[in-house]
Amino acid sequence: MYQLIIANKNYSSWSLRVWLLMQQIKIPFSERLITFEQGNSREKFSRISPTGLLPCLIDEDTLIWDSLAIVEYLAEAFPEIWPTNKLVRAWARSATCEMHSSLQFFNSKSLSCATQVELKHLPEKSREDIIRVDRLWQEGLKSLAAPSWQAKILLL
Ligand SMILES: N[C@@H](CCC(=O)N[C@@H](CS)C(=O)NCC(=O)O)C(=O)O
Repeated sequence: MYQLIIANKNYSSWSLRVWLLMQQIKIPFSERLITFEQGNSREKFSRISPTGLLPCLIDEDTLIWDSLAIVEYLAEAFPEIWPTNKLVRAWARSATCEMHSSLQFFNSKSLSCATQVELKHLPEKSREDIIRVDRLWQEGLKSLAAPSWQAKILLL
């Protein structure tokens, strides 16, 4: 069985992303939580992760690090992770990679997923990221609800 090693799901959206996917696809796995250390967690996480960052996935004697690498590794065994339609898959991959490589506001370790936080100051870049992710998710949801994904995708 897979073992998913994660940090706190509230403060580590990277951990939450993989955990949510595995729950959603109903992939059997055991979960190992390593809590954040006050100040610097990297030393603690480095005992498992080559980058000192979590999440990591263990599949027997294979260790996979970085959330997107974990998704791609799992997709080899669970092809339903990505849409079968080539166009839809292209959109899904683009959206996923954008979330992964850009949108720093959501990738910051200070982001709390479960708690409502009132920010005193929102930097312009963060504001742009929020507007962008809203647009991206709306597009995805609208397309999912549409009778023909394909037609919608072509219009994007
Ligand atoms: N690109 C990595 C990012 C992982 C990452 O930044 N993990 C954070 C948790 S939110 C971490 O382990 N931080 C430890 C630290 O910075 O001390 C991924 O996709 O897995």
